[in-house]
Amino acid sequence: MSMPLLRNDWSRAEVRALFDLPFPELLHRAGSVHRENFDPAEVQVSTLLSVKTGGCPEDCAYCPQAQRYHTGVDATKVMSTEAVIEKARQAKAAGASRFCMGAAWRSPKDRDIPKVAAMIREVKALGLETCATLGMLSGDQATALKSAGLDYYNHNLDTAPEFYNEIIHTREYQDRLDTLAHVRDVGMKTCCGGIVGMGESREQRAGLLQTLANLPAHPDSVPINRLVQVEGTPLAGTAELDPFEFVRTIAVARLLMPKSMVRLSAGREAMSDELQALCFLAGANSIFYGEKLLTTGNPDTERDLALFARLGLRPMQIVETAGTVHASIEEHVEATTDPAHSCAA
Ligand code: SAM
Ligand code: DTB
Ligand code: SF4
Repeated sequence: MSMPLLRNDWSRAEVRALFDLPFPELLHRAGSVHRENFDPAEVQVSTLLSVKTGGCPEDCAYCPQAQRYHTGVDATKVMSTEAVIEKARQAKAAGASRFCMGAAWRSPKDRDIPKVAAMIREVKALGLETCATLGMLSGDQATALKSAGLDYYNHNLDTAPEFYNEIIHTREYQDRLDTLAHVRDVGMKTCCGGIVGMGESREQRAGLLQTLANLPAHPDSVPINRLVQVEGTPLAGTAELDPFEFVRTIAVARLLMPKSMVRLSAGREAMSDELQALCFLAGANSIFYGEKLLTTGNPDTERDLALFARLGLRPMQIVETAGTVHASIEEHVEATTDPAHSCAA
């Protein structure tokens, strides 16, 4: 069944009915919608850098960077622009096309904005797409970041409205919606998704995706994170989500938001290659690439390049810097296309 129209009036029952489909039928529908809108062999590749780590005043129950939990993450100052640019150069050389800078802030202070703006300008000058995730933004801050050349702003809804109060108490769901509105209003692209595996029900996973799809505009990128359990956070010890349920979440995201990049985000390090391949079949077409997320691990670049080679996947080009970015990662992929190398990986 094809669903060509972009809708933002999904009912909970409709979304729930998609989740409840037999697994092969759900994957078939999601895979069909994926190939109607994208080349299914292309995967968008982003690299993350924590430019200000830890010491965060918020109480997000999943997060190793919240000051109130004892997770062993030390608080740092904001990185220098030079150090950020060096990391961005390395990410570009390794083949990333988008560079996302994260800060463990509730929201940036106005005095932080010029520092972040300088990072954005210089990362953009390298020919990378720019993304930042800095917490809640005012309209003026969104305007300043847009003027510095910021392409994407990441701000997640994290979970369904009715499960939210189990996870975060220091900011409201509406605060998140307000920040997303400021980002859209200045014409920046939105990156907005959530986390699954936090003990929520299938109904609540449907609620997260329903809320994302019913935003005034579908987010351009939709990161689907599988909880990375970190010792010291309240969610450490949560029952693991059934991997097939994770794949269902990806598939329903693809069906509801057919033209968005659906990103297989945190949690990949613990996933088998086979589970990731199922996610790509279900419509995931973006990953975080590089050995670290913000504070936790991600698959080694060699493992990802070998997986790309085994599955015949290619990194998506960005128009402005096509050639350099693509050529760079293709050299890495070619270096791993030897079947002996791939199977050993
Ligand atoms: N402080 C800013 C904020 O909360 O908007 C930006 C950084 S915050 C770490 C970005 C996102 O990372 C969160 O919204 C959450 O979805 C995700 N995240 C954080 N810790 C995680 C974990 N342990 N597992 C999976 N995703 C996580
Ligand atoms: C998103 O949705 N996931 C990324 C990015 N946006 C900023 C962050 C994942 C963080 C995982 C835990 C950590 O490494 O600290
Ligand atoms: Fe702070 Fe962001 Fe972590 Fe919440 S998710 S504790 S706001 S760094």
